[in-house]
Amino acid sequence: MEFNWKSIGLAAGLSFSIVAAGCGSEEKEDANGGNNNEGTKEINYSEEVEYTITGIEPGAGITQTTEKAVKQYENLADWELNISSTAAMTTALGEAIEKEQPIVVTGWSPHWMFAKYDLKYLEDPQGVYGDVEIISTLARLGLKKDLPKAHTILDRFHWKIEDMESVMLEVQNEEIEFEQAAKNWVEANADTVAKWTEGVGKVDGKEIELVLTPWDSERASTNVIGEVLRQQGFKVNLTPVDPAITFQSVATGDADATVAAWLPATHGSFYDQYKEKFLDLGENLKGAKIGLAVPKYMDIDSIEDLKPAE
Ligand code: PBE
Repeated sequence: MEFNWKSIGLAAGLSFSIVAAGCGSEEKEDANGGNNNEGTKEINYSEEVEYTITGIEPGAGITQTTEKAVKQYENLADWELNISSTAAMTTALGEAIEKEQPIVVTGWSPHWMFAKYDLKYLEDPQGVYGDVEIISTLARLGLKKDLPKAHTILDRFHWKIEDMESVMLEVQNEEIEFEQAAKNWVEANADTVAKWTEGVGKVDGKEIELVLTPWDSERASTNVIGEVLRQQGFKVNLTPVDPAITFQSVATGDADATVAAWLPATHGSFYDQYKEKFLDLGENLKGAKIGLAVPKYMDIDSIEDLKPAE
């Protein structure tokens, strides 16, 4: 059973690579002497993925953005976005790559998918997904007055993509909890952390409520800043919620702050909806990105290379 399945996968993968290789050269002429390779390769990809983008959770910012892309790009008009979960998407991606089959996913970085697989973002000439994203810290109005020490630390919190990735990687490689990986990062980066806490006195068990979106990037950042606040004497609660609720709870004051706002594209609509009702403490990380991603063996470069559904 398994053997058969594998050989089917292999055969399909093989014939597919031949098609792709045959279409690799821009100048190549077809049997009739015409330059017809463009059409051949792209019909294959789009048809083979059944005009479907493999997406993630319904509440994700990237899901909204992709729905916008499907509306905005004429060639995607009859495409479908398969909304499920991050785990289902990464499983489908892994399976496609194993068989060298085409797949179009909603991708983002930092995320291990780009380390584990050779992927590329499709160019986005209409700029639906934005260019580079920042991740911003938002605080509820009144936090500065109520918890000035926490406010100062949150305001200073800033790190790099490599830092975030190192926390995510340790969780994956060592199979430890984010809480532990965050502790390790804080210990190993005491100099950086000292800059965030410099001159800020300790507190005695004051409660602070941080909300985060349920993805590894945010588990990493929120656990790190949570650990720093804990070491400062705060009693820290971390609550994972959907992006909409993340913004809403900071706006209503149910949560004190979040370090999980992806801007300007990913969570832009939530930001605009609530922007009078929170304080934007600015970016805590720059260089994040979202978009449609495909394995590098797919010989297309742009969202516009995807073919309209027939
Ligand atoms: N993400 C990761 C989230 C934010 C962090 C890009 C999948 C999203 O809301 O789309």
